[in-house]
Amino acid sequence: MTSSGLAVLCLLLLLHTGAQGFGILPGKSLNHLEITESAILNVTAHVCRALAQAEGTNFAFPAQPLTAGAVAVACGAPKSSKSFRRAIIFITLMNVRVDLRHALNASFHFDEEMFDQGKKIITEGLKVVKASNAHENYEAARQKLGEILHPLQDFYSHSNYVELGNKSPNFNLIKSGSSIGTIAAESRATCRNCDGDNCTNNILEDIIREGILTSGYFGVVPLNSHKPEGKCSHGGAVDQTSTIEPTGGINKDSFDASHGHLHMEAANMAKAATSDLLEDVRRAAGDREFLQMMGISKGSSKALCFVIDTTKSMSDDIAAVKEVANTIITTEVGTENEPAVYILVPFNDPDVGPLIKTSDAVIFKTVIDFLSASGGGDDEEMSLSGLQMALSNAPSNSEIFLFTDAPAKDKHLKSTVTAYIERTQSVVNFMISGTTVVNRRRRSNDEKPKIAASDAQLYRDLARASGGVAIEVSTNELLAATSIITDSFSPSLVTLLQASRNPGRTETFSFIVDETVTNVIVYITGLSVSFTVISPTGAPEVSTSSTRSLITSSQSVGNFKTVKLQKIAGMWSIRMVSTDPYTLKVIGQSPLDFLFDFVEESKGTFTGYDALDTRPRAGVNGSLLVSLSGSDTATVTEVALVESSESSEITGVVEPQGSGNFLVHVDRIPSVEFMVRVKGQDNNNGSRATIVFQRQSPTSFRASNLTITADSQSILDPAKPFSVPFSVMTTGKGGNVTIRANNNRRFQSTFPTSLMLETGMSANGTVTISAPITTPSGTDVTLTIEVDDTEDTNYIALRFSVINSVTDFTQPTCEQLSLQANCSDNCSSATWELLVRVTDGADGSGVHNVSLKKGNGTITTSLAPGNENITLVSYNASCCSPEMELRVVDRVGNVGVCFYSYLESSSEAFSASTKVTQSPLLCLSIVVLGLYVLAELGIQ
Ligand SMILES: *[C@@H]1O[C@H](CO)[C@@H](O)[C@H](O)[C@H]1NC(C)=O
Ligand SMILES: *[C@@H]1O[C@H](CO)[C@@H](O)[C@H](O)[C@H]1NC(C)=O
Ligand SMILES: *[C@@H]1O[C@H](CO)[C@@H](O)[C@H](O)[C@H]1NC(C)=O
Ligand SMILES: *[C@@H]1O[C@H](CO)[C@@H](O)[C@H](O)[C@H]1NC(C)=O
Ligand SMILES: *[C@@H]1O[C@H](CO)[C@@H](O)[C@H](O)[C@H]1NC(C)=O
Ligand SMILES: [Ca+2]
Repeated sequence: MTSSGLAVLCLLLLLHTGAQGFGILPGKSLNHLEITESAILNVTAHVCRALAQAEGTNFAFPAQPLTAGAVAVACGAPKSSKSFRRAIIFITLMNVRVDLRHALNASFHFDEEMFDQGKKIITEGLKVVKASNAHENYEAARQKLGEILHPLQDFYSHSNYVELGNKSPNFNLIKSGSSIGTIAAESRATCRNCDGDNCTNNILEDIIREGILTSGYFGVVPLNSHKPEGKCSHGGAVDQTSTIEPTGGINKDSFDASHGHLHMEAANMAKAATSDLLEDVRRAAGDREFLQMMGISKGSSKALCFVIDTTKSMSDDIAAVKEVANTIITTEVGTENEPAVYILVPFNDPDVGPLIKTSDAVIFKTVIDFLSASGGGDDEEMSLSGLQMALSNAPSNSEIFLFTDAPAKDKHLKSTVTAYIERTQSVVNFMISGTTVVNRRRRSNDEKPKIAASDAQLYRDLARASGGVAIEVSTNELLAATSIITDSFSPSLVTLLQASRNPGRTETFSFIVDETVTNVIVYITGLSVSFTVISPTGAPEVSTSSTRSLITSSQSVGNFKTVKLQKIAGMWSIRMVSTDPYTLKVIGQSPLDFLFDFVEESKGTFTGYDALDTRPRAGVNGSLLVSLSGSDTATVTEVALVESSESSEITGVVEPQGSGNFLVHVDRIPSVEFMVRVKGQDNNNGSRATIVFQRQSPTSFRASNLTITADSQSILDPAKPFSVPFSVMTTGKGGNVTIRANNNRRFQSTFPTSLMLETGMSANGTVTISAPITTPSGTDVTLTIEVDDTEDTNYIALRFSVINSVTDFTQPTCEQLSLQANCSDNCSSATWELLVRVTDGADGSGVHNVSLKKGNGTITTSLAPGNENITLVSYNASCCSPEMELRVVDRVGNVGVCFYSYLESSSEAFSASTKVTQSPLLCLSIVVLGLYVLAELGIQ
């Protein structure tokens, strides 16, 4: 352990001593972050070794201490090192969040003998992790994994499990339905006073001798202490219960803790227990899936995602898309640039989807080949709905290409889509054919009119916000344009510089190309832009120059220009000359990159930094957690928030935390759109020269004067309505604000559409989501709640996992027992009688309700004598009403319909179910059928 490694803990975890869990320490104590990271690195390396052995390839186990970069390389996936790091950081942030959000909830920390409750958090959470992995919802799996590792690790520090002499982890903690041992009775004393500060001997001998489990009480307010007589305390300065007899404590959070002499044993056992739990997750998921959850995949870890307008006028464009998709697939399958997953979202009007997500290039190609254009109706299509579907299903940092020739009909989704872009940091490129800007498209009379410049602006805004480009071309140029940007599709794509100016102006931009960067490309969008590139040696080269030495090649289609630069390391400049709006982006390929989260100092019981699920606060100070990937020796020297459309920037103060993590504080978060730029150096990378590098976030961010908070369960059970209480506040002038709630599964929800805000006061509301009863366990739901006061918008993005306690997905069935009819020609003089048995099957939830849907006789229902699972229905009607239909509903709402008639020789029963299939991963034939049907439905 390096001493800088310890600092992470101080800042990320807790500043007080006596933390709730493995905490900070001056010394060499281990914290949650280090325990979690080292177990993940260990198990991941073992999984890769097992895979290599199975494939008969060599595996060199990396040297200790393991790092994400070294493990990714050993796994044969060097290009996954950034996404692996992102996964580890996310899991640890979710782990640490437990301390910040649930500091005083004893169950989350195995305090106060809450063994059953603590174990339940772990085992229930483990179900969520496994179900999420089964649905390839890896982000949801990581979130829950972080949450449950916290109590798991705390068990070894807060209970007396170590003191009882155990040498290996308690495996039953992660196994539901098994006992973790004998827990001290409520009335049983477990501790005596410590001897001053010396607590080595404070657990009672009979407790140790009989192997009885106990844990410490914890409280921050002495007078309210609820510690029963004779029970142990957690201990430490924050824990006020430790001043009450029996005094002192038993926690092993650090070397300085009450039982600090056992810290290392507890921490090592927590590490082993974390490895065991990860092993359990791996066994359930499969090796490859486990690695994907950790952000590691053989080729690239990126998703390649197409969102395609399939309305009628798009026929030519779809042909181009097919060609591009084919090219990508044929050139990249089997290479390290091969996308980890392919996603397709077709959109029409009003249909959007179905989303197709597959890691099989051949399936994807077949699906794309089946796309055809039809329908559309009016001149606007559901492009933003399609984009939202893609963003909410693609992993973070995906590259999305949206093809359309029409304005968005669903413009109201702009802020929601922007929220998704900020959360996922995915890049969205718009391929727009047929705008008035490049008015070259020939159209027949019945085709849609061209996109107006104002409509294209929405796409340009979203492209800019995500760091993508909005390419406006004629259809015959589409293929060329698309090829240019898909050419650069690479997992090691880094952004060196990005800027946009509206209106345009003459300006010189500079950017650093370091020795690790290859394939430097400049993207420019805009009309009538000219530019001069100046190399590090000072030689200028004009875009129109015919003698090329700096520029290796250049292309221009529609509003889009690209130039490839010579590989010369150093400070480059580019002088842009235009009065028209333009965007400029310089990208390259390099293993060295950064990732970051906005974090906020928690003001709860413990001080620490929590990742934000919202926009940060505008105009006030703020913090970011920046991490480097691709080098274990690189450091951050400067972090700046750069205003997207201006040259001004705010530079932060960088505090190294060790392990490639840096906490950055800025005095003020800009009120206008900004990007994050990181400069750094690497002096110990094996080569002699110091590398000085610069990277920028592709995504633009906004801050807000509105704050929104929400706290709810993270498990959604479709058996009951799911409530998410939220609270909004403004530092601005207040007034009536608009509320929007939006979820990626299109589940029905209710929420207040407006709230009245007074400056400095909070206003509360609740979003209630009703998921269909058939929603499978493992489905993830992303809910965004937006608050909008016309000048300013904020949102909170929450992720829930569905765990369906309903197992009954089939409707009750009917069985005819008897039918007697004495009907003659004169129907009114006779009646017929029917006796039917209704059951919901052995595993069903039971018959809830039987009613007459058709027929004007009378029904009587009764339970079968001695068998409550059988409902007997007798029906008696005039022969003039020859048919009847029964509606049979079970307790969870599955509906069946049974039909009988005395006219039928053999009566026939049919059933209708409420069941809706909604698996995102359909097998090929269904996918193809689905697309076909979709295309068919489009014609209206
Ligand atoms: C604490 O007490 C134990 C026995 O109760 C003793 O062996 C140990 O030396 C003491 N430690 C210190 C630092 O006084
Ligand atoms: C590392 O992981 C392997 C495989 O999961 C496990 O057997 C081993 O105990 C772990 N080592 C540590 C120190 O946790
Ligand atoms: C926040 O409020 C300040 C002062 O009222 C204002 O200048 C700023 O533009 C607002 N920021 C946003 C993002 O609306
Ligand atoms: C707030 O605005 C909504 C619609 O914008 C309106 O229905 C509501 O009456 C307004 N509330 C108040 C208190 O002004
Ligand atoms: C909103 O809820 C918070 C906590 O849930 C509470 O403290 C606050 O008083 C509530 N505000 C209003 C206006 O009801
Ligand atoms: Ca049923």
